[in-house]
Amino acid sequence: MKIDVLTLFPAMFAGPLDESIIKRAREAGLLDLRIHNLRDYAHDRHKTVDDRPFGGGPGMLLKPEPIFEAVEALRREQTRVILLSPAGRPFRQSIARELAGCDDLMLVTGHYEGFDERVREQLADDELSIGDYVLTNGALPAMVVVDAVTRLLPGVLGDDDSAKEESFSLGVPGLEYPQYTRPAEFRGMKVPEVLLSGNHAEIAKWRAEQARRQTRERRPDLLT
Ligand code: JCQ
Repeated sequence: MKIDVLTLFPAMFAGPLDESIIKRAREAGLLDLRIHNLRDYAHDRHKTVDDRPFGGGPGMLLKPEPIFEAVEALRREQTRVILLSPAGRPFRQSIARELAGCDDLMLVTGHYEGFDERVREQLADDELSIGDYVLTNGALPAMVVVDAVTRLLPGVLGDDDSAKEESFSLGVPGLEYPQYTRPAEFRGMKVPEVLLSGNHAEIAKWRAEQARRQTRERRPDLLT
């Protein structure tokens, strides 16, 4: 899969995507990730990427010309162009799964008060939010999407990782059951007896109960 990212802060991408599983995916050629500086597509003397909103109001907007020029220069016919901003539809595992099936993504990160509306109307196929809070720019959201999508690409996860079919996957809605490893007693805190019992039917029952309870207490929204 190829992912192009358009950002005003390309330096933010050095580090998080050069570690661990994403690093391996890139080295193996499973992910071709390219970071582009939006400022390189501004052609006036001052490399202007933002301007004041028509009609007044606070803050600055990203100008349409550099974004249009960059996307048109970088995209292929089939590229899915996605904006990242708090106004997007909520990103979730089902969307990550869907994006993992694309050959080509282009993530356009927002900044300031937002995008000129014509970017949404003409250029973007989708707009995603990673949650209901405001960040300084869309670089971290873009990295979140890259990470969530890349780990789903065929061949990226090792057997141990993919055996961990996460709770937001297929069918079983809700959180995982609590887990313990050795020692069986740590600073006076004991591992629940049933897990040491060797009774696999009882263990499965306990885990199902615990998973339901944790979901009800912490994330009742997942059960509705
Ligand atoms: C993404 N949840 C929060 C900040 C404006 C118009 O684009 C903007 C983008 C950002 C950065 O993204 C977020 C975000 N998902 O803050 C302001």
